Amino acid sequence: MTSLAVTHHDGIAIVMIDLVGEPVNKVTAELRADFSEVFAQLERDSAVHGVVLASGKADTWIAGADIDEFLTMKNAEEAEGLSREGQRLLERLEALRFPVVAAIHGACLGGGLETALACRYRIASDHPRTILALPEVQLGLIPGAGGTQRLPRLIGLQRALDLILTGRNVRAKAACQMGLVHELVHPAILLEVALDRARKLADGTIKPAHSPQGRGAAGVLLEDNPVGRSIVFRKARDGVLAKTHGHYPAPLAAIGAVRAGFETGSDVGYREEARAFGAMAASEVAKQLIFLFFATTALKKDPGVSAPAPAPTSVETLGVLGAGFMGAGIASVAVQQGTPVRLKDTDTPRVGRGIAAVSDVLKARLKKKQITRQQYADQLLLAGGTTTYAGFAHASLVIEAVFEDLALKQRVLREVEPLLRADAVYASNTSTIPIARIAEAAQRPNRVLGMHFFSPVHKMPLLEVIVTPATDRDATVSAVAFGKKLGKTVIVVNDAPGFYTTRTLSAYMNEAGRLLDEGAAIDAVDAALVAFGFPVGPITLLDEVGIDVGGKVGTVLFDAFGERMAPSDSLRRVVESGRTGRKGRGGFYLYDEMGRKGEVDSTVYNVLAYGAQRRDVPAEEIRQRCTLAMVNEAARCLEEGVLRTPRDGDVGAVFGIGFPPFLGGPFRYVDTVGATEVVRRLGALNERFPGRFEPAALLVGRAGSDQRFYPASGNPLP
Ligand code: 3H9
Repeated sequence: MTSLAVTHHDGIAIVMIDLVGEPVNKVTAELRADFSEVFAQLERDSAVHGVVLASGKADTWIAGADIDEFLTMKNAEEAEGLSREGQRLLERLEALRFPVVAAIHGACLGGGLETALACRYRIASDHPRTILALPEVQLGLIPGAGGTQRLPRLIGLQRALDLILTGRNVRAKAACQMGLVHELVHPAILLEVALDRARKLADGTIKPAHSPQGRGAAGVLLEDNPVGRSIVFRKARDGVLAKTHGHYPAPLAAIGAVRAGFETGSDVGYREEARAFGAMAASEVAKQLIFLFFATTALKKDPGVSAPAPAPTSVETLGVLGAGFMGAGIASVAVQQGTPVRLKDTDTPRVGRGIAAVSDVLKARLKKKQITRQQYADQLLLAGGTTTYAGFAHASLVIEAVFEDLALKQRVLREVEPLLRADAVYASNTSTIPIARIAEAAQRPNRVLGMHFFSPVHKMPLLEVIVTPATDRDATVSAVAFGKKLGKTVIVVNDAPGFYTTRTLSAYMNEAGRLLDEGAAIDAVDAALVAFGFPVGPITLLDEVGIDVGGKVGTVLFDAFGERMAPSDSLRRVVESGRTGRKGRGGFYLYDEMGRKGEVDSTVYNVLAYGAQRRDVPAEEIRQRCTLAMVNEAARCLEEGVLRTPRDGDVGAVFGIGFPPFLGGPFRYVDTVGATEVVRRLGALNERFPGRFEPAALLVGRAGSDQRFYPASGNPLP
């Protein structure tokens, strides 16, 4: 037995979980066996009156079931068996003759939280690293070890559904407020207090409540009768369908399991939970979402260059050039990580607006209680504004976020470079302009690279780092490390116009524009792609990013790639008409004075060549043309070496440009549909629209044999 250590303290045993050789505690087959054996021994030992369950890891209590184990599951029945085994183990834990106290410090997730729920008492450390969640739906699964049954009984139906259906993290304080844990203590006294509570539970001095606390009168009224519950379930289902468009079966399956428990009793509830867990574990969606978990985890360890990687330089001060939306956004995430920022723009009002924008992001966090007043004040103090380059001489990283214009970017680089440290990294936050072109203005092009953040910076999870053949390896490693510090998933791509994300997104947007040229309705194009799984349609996206911005990007890519990337006539005309989208309160859609989106602005059709009378284009055609244009361009990026791996292409598309996560990304999509079929579809489209859908050589090479980008089974990233 290697993962559990038992120590005795005057009748109370501490069971310490510490998986040998693993960074986190996870519920492996070995741990399950160890658990069974240890608890059987403790049950037999009449000197034991209580148990404290604790973790020996610094940052995790238990991170859930072992996700690697799911990859070895052959079918739904096997996964159902795993769930039944987990349920039985925790039933035994719950029924032990003595109280078990969970002493929780660090991540308590999935099967970890389900284990805690089966304990009689839960104490959490009041520490930012202590988070509790049932994140199974994010992997396409449902809680499979009793979570769908125990959680609603503990904290109430509505609060439980919120946690189960979103998988969101709950910090220790909020967990205590909602009754998920009984007490909060400082980490230093966690074990001591847990021992005390185990003793008091054993002798009956404390008795935990048996019904959910703090739901309020409305909550009680709604949840404690069948009619009210059926309203709650219906609302939950409607909410899920509105968000997922039916692409994610797990949340609905979770509602089914919770409901079964309420309507037909726990036995049926547990059986339904296990059945649904099995079905979900065997689903295609779970395979794709689990792939994304492994891919993002792998990227956390990827320094961005081949081994041996040089050490990164840590960024003590960050210089940001341009205090606009992107510059301020970058500054706002940097100060949250404790990095002082010098935010420079040409005049004081601009700088003032930039600092105000940083403050707004921090205020929103304060309002959501994600930070304290003191943290808000401390973080805001880290953002300094300037109209000169004062302070830039100390910055080891400077990120330029000025207007998307090559001449301007080169001028700014020329101006600031002589003032910087010789080893400073200079990054441009361009979304399109080749880094090598910007670096033509540099004395030290080897220190220049791209850091393409996505908007809004504080919300979007991806960072695309772009390197040229001249970029020093240590500069790349430092930029990647800083991106990770900001909490971003970082992919490194080689320099080319539009890099990876902008280029593939443009291919997709251009096709949407061409559909408008041919008479498709604006909302029909958007609706077809939202139904496919994109978070918003391409025309809405154009309004969001700015039609003028889209026009500029289109020109750069057209110049670089020729006819294949020719912007649509519709986009060109709308750009010329002066409409800019949401920011100008005028685009393809109508916006009210608060900037809220309304209906399609029918007057925009008068600007488009096809005119106001639109024609019906089948949704399937819209989907195929736009998504295959994107997938084909992604394949070209891999073929040309812009992408290092299909993994980066999939993660970049999902987290950067909204490719549907349940499909795993463009390369996973090709594997699912089959390269032969993708090439056939592209070929058919290319006959209709010569030159636009010429299948990428990389795909053609895989067609026929259906050669895959990833292994067909087992670990997708061996
Ligand atoms: C579940 O519980 C189902 C049950 O309801 C029912 C079952 C019957 N399994 O992310 P990191 C590995 S579903 C396997 O870099 P961090 C990870 O792959 C599960 N491996 O660290 C990496 O490996 P490597 C529900 C796992 O500090 C290493 O640990 N649970 C697992 O940034 C370090 O990870 C989840 O979905 C796991 N469960 O973040 C939680 N967890 O070093 C998933 C971690 O070889 N995990 N690893 O590359 C997380 O969210 C984060 O890993 C965590 C740590 C917050 C824990």
